[in-house]
Amino acid sequence: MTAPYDFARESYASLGVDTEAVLSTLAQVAISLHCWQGDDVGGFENADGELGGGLAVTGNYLGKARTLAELRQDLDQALKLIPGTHRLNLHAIYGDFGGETVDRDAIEVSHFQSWIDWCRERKMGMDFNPTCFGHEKADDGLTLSHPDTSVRDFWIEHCKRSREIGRAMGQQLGSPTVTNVWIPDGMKDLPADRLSYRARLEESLNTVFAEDIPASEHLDAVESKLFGIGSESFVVGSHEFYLGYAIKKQKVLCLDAGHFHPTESIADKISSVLLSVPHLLLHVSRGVRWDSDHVVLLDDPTKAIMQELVRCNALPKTHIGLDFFDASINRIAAWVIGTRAAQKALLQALLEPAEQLKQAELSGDYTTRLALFEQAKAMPWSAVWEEFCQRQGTPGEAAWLKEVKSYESNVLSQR
Ligand code: RNT
Ligand code: ZN
Repeated sequence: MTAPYDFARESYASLGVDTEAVLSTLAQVAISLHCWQGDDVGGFENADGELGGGLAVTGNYLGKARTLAELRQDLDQALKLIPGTHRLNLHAIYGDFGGETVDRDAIEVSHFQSWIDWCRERKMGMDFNPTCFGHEKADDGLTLSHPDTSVRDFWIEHCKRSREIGRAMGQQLGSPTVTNVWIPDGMKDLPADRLSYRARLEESLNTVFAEDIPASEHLDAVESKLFGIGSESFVVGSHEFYLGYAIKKQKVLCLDAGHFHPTESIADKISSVLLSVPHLLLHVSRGVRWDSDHVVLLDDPTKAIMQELVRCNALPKTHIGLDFFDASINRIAAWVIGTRAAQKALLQALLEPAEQLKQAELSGDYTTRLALFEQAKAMPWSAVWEEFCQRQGTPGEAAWLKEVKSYESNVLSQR
C-alpha cells in the first residue's frame, strides 16, 4: 500500500466511502473490448470491400493489424495495460476463416473456435455481433428491412447464425454472451412509407429470435441510431422502434452514446429503461458533433453514464461495451485510453459519497447536495486509481504510454 493511497483511504472514509470495497467492485466489472478498434473495422473476410453502412474510419496510422495473429498480438498488448479482467467483443467478419471465402450466411461456430479458445486461456468472456454492413447485399443501405425477401432472408440467416455462435461462446466460456444486432437500414432522403420498413424489421427480428436460448448462455441485444451517413432522413431501427421492441420481447436494449442528438445524454435514459427491460448494453463512445466514434475520454458524458449505473445499482444488469474506432492514432493506445477512461469514470462514480448525497436530497438540502458534488471532484480519487493499477499488476497513468511506444517501434513499425 502506498502513502498516497493511505491518505486517500482516510479522506474517503471521512465521507463514509470504503475504498477497499470500491476497489473490489471495480475489479469485478468487465468491460467488453471491441476488436474492431484494432483494424479499422476491417475483419478477415477475403473481400477488400468498403466498410459501408454509413460507418467511417479516418486516419492511416502505422501498424494496423492485418491478420488474426496480429490482432491477437495487439489485443494482448492492450490487455497488459488495462487493469482487471475483461471481455472480448467480436464482429462476425473477424472469424478464423483460414483463407476460405465464407459468406455471411454460412458462418459457423467452427470459424470462431480459435477465438473462444483464445479467450478461455485469458479467462475472458465474449460478446458478439452480426455484421450487417460492408457487403454487396447491404450496398443499398437495407438489410433486415429490405423489401426483397431474398435479401432479407440472407440477413436473417446471418443473424440467426450469429446468435448460435454467440450461444456457443457463452456455453463454452460459462458466461452469457451478448449478441448485439445493429443494422444500417435507412434512407438518405425522405421515405414515402416508413411503416412498411419498420414492420418488416420487426418481422425479421421475430424470425431471428424465434428459438429460445437460456439467459445463462446468451442474451439478444438491439441497438438503435438517430441517423447515419446515407441515412440522414430515415433510420428504420430508431430509438422508439427498439425501445418498444425490447420492452415487448424483453430483450437487452443497447444504448450507444453517439446515437442520439448531441445534447441528449444516454445517462438519463438508464433509470427509465431499466424499469422496463431486463438488461442494458452500453456502447460507450464519444461523438464529436456527430456519431464520430472518437476514443472515450474521462469526460462529463462518460462520468454521467457511470454515475447513473452506480446510483441506480444497475451494474449487475448492465453490459458495458466500448464502440469507437480511430485510425489516426496508435490503435493500441486508443484501446488503452478508452478502456481506462471508462474505468476511471466508473471508479469516480463508485467513490461518490452516495449516502450523504441521498440524505441531503431527501431532506431538501440541495445546497449540500451541490456542494458535495463539487467536493467529490476535489477528492484524491487518482491515488485510488493508481492503487488499483498496482494491485492489478498494470502500469499506472505515467507508465503505460512508454510500453505502447516501444511496442510501436518493435512490432507495429515492422508491419
Ligand atoms: C454503428 C453502431 C455499431 C457499430 C459496430 C461496429 O453506428 O454503433 O455498434 O459501431 O457494430
Ligand atoms: Zn454502437
